[in-house]
Amino acid sequence: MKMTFRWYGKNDPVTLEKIKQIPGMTGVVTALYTIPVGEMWDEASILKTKKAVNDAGLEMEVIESVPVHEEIKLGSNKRDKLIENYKGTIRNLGKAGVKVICYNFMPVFDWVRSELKFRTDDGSNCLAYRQATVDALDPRKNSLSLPGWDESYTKEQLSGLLERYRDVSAEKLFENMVYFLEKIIPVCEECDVKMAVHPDDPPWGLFGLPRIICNEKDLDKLFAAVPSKYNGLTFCTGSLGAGRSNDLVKMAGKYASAGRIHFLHSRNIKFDDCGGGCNFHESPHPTEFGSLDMYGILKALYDNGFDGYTRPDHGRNIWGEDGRPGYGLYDRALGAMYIYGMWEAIKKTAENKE
Ligand code: DNO
Repeated sequence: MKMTFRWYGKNDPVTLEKIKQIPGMTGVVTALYTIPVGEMWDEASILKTKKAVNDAGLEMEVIESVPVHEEIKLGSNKRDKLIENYKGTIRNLGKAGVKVICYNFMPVFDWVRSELKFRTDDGSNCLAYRQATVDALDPRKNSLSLPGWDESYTKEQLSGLLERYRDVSAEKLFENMVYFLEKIIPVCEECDVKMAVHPDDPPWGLFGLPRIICNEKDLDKLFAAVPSKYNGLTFCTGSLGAGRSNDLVKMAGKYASAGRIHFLHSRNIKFDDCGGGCNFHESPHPTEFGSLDMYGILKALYDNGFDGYTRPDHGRNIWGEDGRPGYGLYDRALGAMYIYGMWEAIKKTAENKE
């Protein structure tokens, strides 16, 4: 397993130098943040970012994300041109040694939380999700400030976009996803770049929009529709884990043995039984502080041959840090050490039994 860390580029207060000092870090997971969604990433810009990363003694083998333009998700007649650009980006990333692209197919909104600074008992704060708060929000009217939210839309643009999704059912969205993958996967095969879809977070529909990568059934359907192994998954424990009926240990084993997990996001969440609905907050990474069996998941991955990239996902704000929601330094570094240590123990225990 290769340990990596998300890096938001040169304006990220968590610098490459700091990341390099976390034991076991082999590389960063990053993106080109200044290129507008839909445009092709040119070779020179990719190589410039790669050079900065390599100069700090780190690799750049995973990109998160190359965003998929809404016109592709909507399946409009503008999609073919945008898919050609996406293919060009894959080719250029492949030339720069990138091995995995993490992307998502969530309409309009990426990950959604209702609270960015939920205060926990030990005085730290973290991200939380309250269904009732989300249900009370109308993105057409409220000024939203959500962590995965693209702030560049005006209210009018957002309303227009939501209106266009009215005719897009879950089935239609899935067809559009398959259309996209069927066009790009041959390029991935040629360039040896694997696609790793990020599950919907949280894994259920929001604001009346469909979400289609939520559980085992959805994933089976996706892999059956586009069987190439280059069509794979980012196994995000926190996203899939928010779905209480998802059996993560089983899913980790199943998709690792099928060679579908190209990237692992490691984090824990704690279910909150407040006010009904699907509520949770993001907990420290170790098993005992949350609702997910982190040990069981990692063991299932190891036992089923997973040897890909991982990164500690979302951390809390601790020790006075006021970091980017979910992406400060300290708690993610603690998470990395927990995952690193547990992997060593799982591996050595298995080797000693042989
Ligand atoms: C949140 C992230 C997501 C992820 C995208 C992938 O913390 O895991 O924003 O990067 O969904 O496209």
